[in-house]
Amino acid sequence: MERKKWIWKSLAFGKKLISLHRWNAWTILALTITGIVLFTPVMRELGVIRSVIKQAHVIFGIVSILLLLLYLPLLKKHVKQIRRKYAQWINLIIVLFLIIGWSVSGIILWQYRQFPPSWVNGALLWHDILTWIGVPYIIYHSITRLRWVKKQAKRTIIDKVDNLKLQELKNKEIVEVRHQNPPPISRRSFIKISVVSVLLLAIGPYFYRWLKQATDTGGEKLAEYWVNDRNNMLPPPNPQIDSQKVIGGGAKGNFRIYTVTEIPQFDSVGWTFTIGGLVGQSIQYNWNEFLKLPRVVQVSDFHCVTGWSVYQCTWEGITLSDLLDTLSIDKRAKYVKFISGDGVYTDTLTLEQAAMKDVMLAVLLDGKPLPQKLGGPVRLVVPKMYAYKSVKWVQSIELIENEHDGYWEQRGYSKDAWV
Ligand SMILES: Nc1nc2c(c(=O)[nH]1)N[C@H]1C(S)=C(S)[C@@H](COP(=O)(O)O)O[C@H]1N2
Ligand SMILES: [Mo]
Repeated sequence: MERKKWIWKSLAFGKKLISLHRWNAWTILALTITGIVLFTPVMRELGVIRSVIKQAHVIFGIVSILLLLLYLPLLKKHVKQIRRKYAQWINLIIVLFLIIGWSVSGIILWQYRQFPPSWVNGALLWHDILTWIGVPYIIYHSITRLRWVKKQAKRTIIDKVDNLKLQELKNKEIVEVRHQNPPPISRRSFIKISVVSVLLLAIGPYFYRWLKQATDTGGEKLAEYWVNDRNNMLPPPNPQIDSQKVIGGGAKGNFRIYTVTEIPQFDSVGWTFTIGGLVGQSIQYNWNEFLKLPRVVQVSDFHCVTGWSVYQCTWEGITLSDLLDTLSIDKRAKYVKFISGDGVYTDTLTLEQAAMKDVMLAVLLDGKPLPQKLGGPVRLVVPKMYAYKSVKWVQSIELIENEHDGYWEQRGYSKDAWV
């Protein structure tokens, strides 16, 4: 074996291009598959597998950037080579635009802590837009270049040449013959149009739904949650703000509904809220008792680590520290653990963090009962931390001595959740 052949530098220009193209194709396929899994809300139920997929997505992304770096020195010569081939030109520009856009936004999403939330929001929007455009484009690009499709397209041309008894013509000349006598629609165009139509029909409705949500900064989608809410809880009496006069002006943006189980449903009758663990005497409230606890109102922003935010949420609820102050907490207690009524999701705060005045058990959002999808009847809100701390459907709190990693912290999220 000649060892030399394996060294990148010694490869001929054409071989380098072919090899880069193949590597790039596989990498993008891997990024697409892992990306779609990460994007799809129900896939959050995958738990730890999802974190592995997320890491894989980042690694494939880095590979893709390395391939781009290997390609850049070849760019000048490649551009010269395809100067007159318009289809290839356009393809090159689109693919470079996609890869550079995905890389830049991907790095921001990956290193979200180095950037302000508004940048990360923008990066997520671009990452998604490029995917909606790029993945269908690449599917189209791959299908129209399949050997079978090429053969079908060429067949039309050869049939024609047969008729003209010019069997020995070479490719270039065949093209000229076709130009002299163009058919109404070539087999090649027919295949292309079919591929485009199928892609548009298959992806269109999902794209439309996503676009509506992503571009709706006024919370239209949020308004729908209230209309279709299946929360069976009696509404809280005497809200401090009514929905007509929301202090913050109303939430800006949309929540992506996250859950790691089926969305749980509760009823005023059976619902309870328990505080236990290292306290003198544990307490339990039923829904009516819980609603009698004094509530406050705050306006705060809500940031998910994956890059989306909802600004100016007007939350009304019970200040956690007020509730904790009514208890005699054992000296050994160091953490407050929040347990979701979904039976799976948990997270913790230190006692010190739990004493922050804006940490709240929210019952209303923008003057209306918290919809079931957003964690209603009661969710934790920790404005200064990423939203994985904001446990939905909280039903019990435990004071504990030893550190406990929350659901996503066990699956790779940082224990430091400060925004
Ligand atoms: N019970 C429960 N709480 C949860 C989650 C969850 O999956 N289950 N997801 C967390 C994460 S990662 C985020 S970003 C927010 C999302 O809130 P939303 O579903 O109201 O948009 O809820 C947090 N609290
Ligand atoms: Mo999140």
